[in-house]
Amino acid sequence: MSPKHIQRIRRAQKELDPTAIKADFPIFRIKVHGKPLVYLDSAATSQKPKQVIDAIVDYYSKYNANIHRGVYEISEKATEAYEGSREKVANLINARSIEEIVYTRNTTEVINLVALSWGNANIRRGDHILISEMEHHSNLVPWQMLAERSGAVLDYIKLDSANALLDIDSVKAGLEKRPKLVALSHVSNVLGTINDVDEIVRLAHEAGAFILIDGAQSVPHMPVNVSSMDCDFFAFSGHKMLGPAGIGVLYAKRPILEGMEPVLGGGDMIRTVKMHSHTWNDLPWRFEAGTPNIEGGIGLGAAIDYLNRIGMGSIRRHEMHVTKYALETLDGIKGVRVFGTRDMNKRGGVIAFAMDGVHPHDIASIFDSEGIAIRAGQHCAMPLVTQVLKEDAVARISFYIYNSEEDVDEAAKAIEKVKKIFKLS
Ligand code: 7TS
Repeated sequence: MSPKHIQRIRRAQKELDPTAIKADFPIFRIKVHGKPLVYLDSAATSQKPKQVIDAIVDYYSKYNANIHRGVYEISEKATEAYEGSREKVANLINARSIEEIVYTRNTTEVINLVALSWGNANIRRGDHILISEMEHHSNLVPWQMLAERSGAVLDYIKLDSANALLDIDSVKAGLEKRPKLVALSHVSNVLGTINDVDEIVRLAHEAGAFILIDGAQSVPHMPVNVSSMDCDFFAFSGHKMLGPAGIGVLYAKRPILEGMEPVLGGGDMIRTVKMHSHTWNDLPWRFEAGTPNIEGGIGLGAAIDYLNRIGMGSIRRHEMHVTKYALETLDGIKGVRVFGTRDMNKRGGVIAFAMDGVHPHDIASIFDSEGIAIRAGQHCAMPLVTQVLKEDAVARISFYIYNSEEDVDEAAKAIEKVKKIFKLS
């Protein structure tokens, strides 16, 4: 390795270097409408480095076999890789053991699993469930469905007058109703708000509630410690953190999981089966009926290795830096309305904005013509966008490790193009 190369790696380790990182992502070699891809939609799904793609190709080309059953070499190797990834997940979020880590398809399936298993057993007519106005549909619809079938009441924590942070008085008012469960996003996928989950978990427990945290937008972007947070349930998806689609994670405290019934029955989730009875497998496999997403687990393990090499702290600092630059840039453009707080300690790298006189879908189409991928719409948070922000739709840019200030400059140029086309001053 040349001294220059070593220096570059050192620099990347100390201070994340998005250009060096970008070289690991094959997708950035493509052209979109003849232009280099600028990817500003990582809140929807992240791009994948070659290390993750190679891990999946390796599995299929060198040791593809079903897991937990074969006594032959490649099956044992596949089992080791798949279960090894569970260990990496547990370490990443500081769970106490792999028994607390259940694999699902995604965050949505995690929350539905908790609603169907824990919810059906614990929520009764007249009970309260407390969520917030900033939830993604996946942390909202399963609770509406549970409330409908049980007769429970769904309450909402309101946002503050700036529509940016949770209103702490509203948190306290919600908890005064002594809810059985609080379900809250760690980081909003529209406003970028980082909720003070440590404090809200403490308050929820003081009020006698269980609490689920939706970490789909936090785990990929910052250090997360579920043990010190003390939440009861925690959910996230592999595909937003460099891993493949189709693998999600439920963390739950062991005694809670021990008291929960599986939702799906079948192979792998049992220990013994007789004609008219069965016994369950140990945790966490009790909740994982059937052949799982083996490549998903292996790919997620490779993604965690990649993230750990950079360091979650460096990732957070890099995103704060790029997001601050983007907020200053967008706030400086006349006609652009940016949502969310400007306090960088209270927000992640997701920025929603609108321009009067232009539909966000037109903004996204013009960005696309410049090779820039952004999302526009309600972002699976219709109550937030239409009833709280009172917008039909909003445009959204979101950052990850491969984004730089140059990407923000490209976005700013695209906004100028929007203004020109729509003849805005
Ligand atoms: N919770 C939050 C906060 C999210 O941002 C998302 C996905 C989910 C849950 C659901 O994750 P899934 O993996 O089960 O689909 N958010 C987005 C988004 O903002 N754009 O596309 C998906």
